[in-house]
Amino acid sequence: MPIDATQPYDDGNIFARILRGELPAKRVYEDDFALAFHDINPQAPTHILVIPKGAYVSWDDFSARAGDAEIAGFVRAVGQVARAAGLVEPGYRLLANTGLDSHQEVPHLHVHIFAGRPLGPMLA
Ligand code: DGP
Repeated sequence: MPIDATQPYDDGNIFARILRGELPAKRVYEDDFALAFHDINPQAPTHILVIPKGAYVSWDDFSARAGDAEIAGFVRAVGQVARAAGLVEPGYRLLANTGLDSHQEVPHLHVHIFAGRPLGPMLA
C-alpha cells in the first residue's frame, strides 16, 4: 500500500527492523549515516536500497528535518555504494519515491540504485 510521505514515523516499519538487525537483509554497505542492502524484489540486475540511519519517513521528511552532517553523510554514502559496486561506468539511476502518487510503500526513506542494464530515458 502506498504511504503518505507526511505521516509520523513508525519505528516498527520493515526497514527500521532491518536497521536494528531484527530482520535479515543482504547488506552491502554500512557507515555512521547509512545502511545499504539488496532489494528483495529487484527491478534491475543491480537493485540496491540505501537508507539513512535516522528516523525519517520520506525524502520530504529527511530534507526538512535532518541535520547538515546527516544529509552530507547520506549523500556521500549513496555515492560510495555505487562506486564500491562498480556502477559509475556504465552508469546507474537513483530514485526516491515520496508519498502517495509515487507509490512509496515503506515508510522509512530509501534511495533505490538501479543498474546493470540500459534503463531507458526514465522510469515512469
Ligand atoms: P518503494 O515503493 O519505493 O517504497 O520501494 C520499496 C522497496 O522495498 C521495494 O522495491 C521492495 C523493497 N522491500 C520491501 N520489503 C523488503 C524487505 O523486507 N527486504 C528488502 N531487502 N527489500 C524490501
